[in-house]
Amino acid sequence: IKEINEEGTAIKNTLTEKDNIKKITDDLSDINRIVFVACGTSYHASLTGKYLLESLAGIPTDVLLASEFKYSENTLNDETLVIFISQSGETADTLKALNIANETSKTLAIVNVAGSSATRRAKYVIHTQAGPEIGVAATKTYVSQLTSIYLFAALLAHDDNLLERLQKVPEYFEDILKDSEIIEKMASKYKYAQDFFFIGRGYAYPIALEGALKLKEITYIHGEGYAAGELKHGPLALIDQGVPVVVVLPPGENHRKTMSNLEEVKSRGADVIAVGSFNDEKLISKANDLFLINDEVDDLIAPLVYIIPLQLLSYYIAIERGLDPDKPKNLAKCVTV
Ligand code: F1P
Repeated sequence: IKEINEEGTAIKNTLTEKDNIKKITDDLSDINRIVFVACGTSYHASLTGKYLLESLAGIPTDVLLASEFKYSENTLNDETLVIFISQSGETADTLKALNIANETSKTLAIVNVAGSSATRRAKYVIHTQAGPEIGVAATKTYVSQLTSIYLFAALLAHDDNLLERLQKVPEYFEDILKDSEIIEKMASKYKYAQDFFFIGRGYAYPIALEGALKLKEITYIHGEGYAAGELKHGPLALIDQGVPVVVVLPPGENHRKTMSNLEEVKSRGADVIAVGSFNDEKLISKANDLFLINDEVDDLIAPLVYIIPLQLLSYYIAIERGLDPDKPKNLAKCVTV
C-alpha cells in the first residue's frame, strides 16, 4: 500500500527524465518500426506504448512477450528500434531477447534498477524513477514505465500538448487515494468471487489486462482481462448471475461502444464494477458499484491513472482474504530462469 501511495511521486520523478529522453528521440529519426519486448506487468506497459506510438507518431509497433521473441527475431533490421521494458533489468527472458536484438537493431531499455544487466547491454537506456520497489507485484514501477513511454512517444511525435498534460497527472492521485475507502467496501463485497472479468477498449484494454494480472498475482482469484469488443467472440458464455465485471470506462471516443458491452454483461446478470468519470451520468445509472475519477482524465492519459483503483481493489481483497499482498505465492520479484 505504501508503494501504491507513492505512485504520484514516482510519476513526478520520472517526468524529470524528459531531457534525457529527448536526446534519445533526437538520435532515432531514421527508425521505421518499433518492437516492444517484455514480461508480465512490463508487457502491459508495452501494449500502451503500441497505442501511443502508432496513434501519435504513426510508427508501426509490435509488442512481443520476451519468451516468444525468438519466433519473430528474423524480421528485425537496423531501422527497427527494439524497446525492452523491465523494472528489474534482470528478467532472463528479456535479457536473452536483448542479446539477440543487439545483433541487428537499435535497442533501448526502460529499467527501474540502475546498473542492472539490461542497462549495460542496451544501446540506449531510460531510467524510471520509481525508487526501490519491495512488493513483488509491480505497482509504482508500472506507472513509472508508462510515464517514460508517454514521454518517449510525445517527444518522438513533437506533441507539446501531451507533454503539458503529463505534468498534471500526479495531481489526480491525491483525490483517488482519498476515496480508497470506496474500494475497501467493494473488496469486502466481492472477496469470495471465484472469477472476475475486466474489460476495456483502446487505451483501456491494457488497463483491464493489468487489473486482471494484479488480481491473479496477489489474491489468487481467477481474473480475465478482455478487449470489450472481444466478449461476443466466446467469453460472454462465462458471464452469469453475480459474476463481477470491472468495466474500465474513461471519457473518450470508445465510450458509446464500451457502454453497450456493459449493457450486454449486465443483461446476463453480471455485477458491474465501473471505473469512470464523475460527469458520466449514463455510467453512474447503470453500474452496481462505482469508482469515479476527475473528468479531465480522458482515455489518452487513463492508463496512468485508472490503474490505481484496480491495484487497490486487489490489495484490499488480499487483505480481506488474510493474504500477504507483498509476498504472493509462486512469484519472484525477479524471474532469472
Ligand atoms: C517482470 C515480472 C513482473 C512481475 C513479477 C515477475 O519483471 O513479470 O511484472 O510483477 O515481479 O516479473 P520485470 O522484467 O519488469 O523486472
